[in-house]
Amino acid sequence: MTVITLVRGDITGQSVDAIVNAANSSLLGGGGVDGAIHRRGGPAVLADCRRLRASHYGKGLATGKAVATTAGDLDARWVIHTVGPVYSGTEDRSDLLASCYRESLRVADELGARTVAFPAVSAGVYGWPMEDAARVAVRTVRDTEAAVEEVRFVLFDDRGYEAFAAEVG
Ligand code: AR6
Repeated sequence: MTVITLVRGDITGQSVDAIVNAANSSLLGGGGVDGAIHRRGGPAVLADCRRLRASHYGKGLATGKAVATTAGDLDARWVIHTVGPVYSGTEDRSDLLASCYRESLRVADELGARTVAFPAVSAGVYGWPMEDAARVAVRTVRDTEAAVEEVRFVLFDDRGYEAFAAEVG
């Protein structure tokens, strides 16, 4: 059974086997969590991302998918990059957001990761309302069979922490 824990803080400081990155399909970096992971992970993370682009993802990683690289200088062993959907007020994209969590857990299981830290995917630059992002995240992790022992949601601010705490109960 996967235990869910919550931490308020910076995901790049977590001592876990794998850190999930809220990436974009280019895999070549950006702002938010992505920028922080590349800054603290160092050039090895970007080099691995470039290799993946060249070998498997010429057109980029699709929304809802996940792929692992080295974690470079981070404490973690791996970074699992996933691409969240941009929020839409007119189209329900929550299946794609749920897919980010399912696919990341599948990759984590393949790697043999026991502890995995997730940010609130899509709840920053991609505009997803935090309360709904938390609902999808917690429900999906609960509904997914995985060998991962701990899923740690790492929330950057009080609002995020409170939204996830309300879902975890
Ligand atoms: N640790 C934990 N959470 C963080 C951190 C951190 N260091 N930094 C930000 N957050 P975002 P998205 C929170 O924008 O919405 C990038 O440019 C943040 O407050 O990182 O999926 C990518 O390259 C928010 O609650 O991810 C993509 O282009 C949550 O993490 C795009 O942004 C997610 O915010 C992806 O946007």
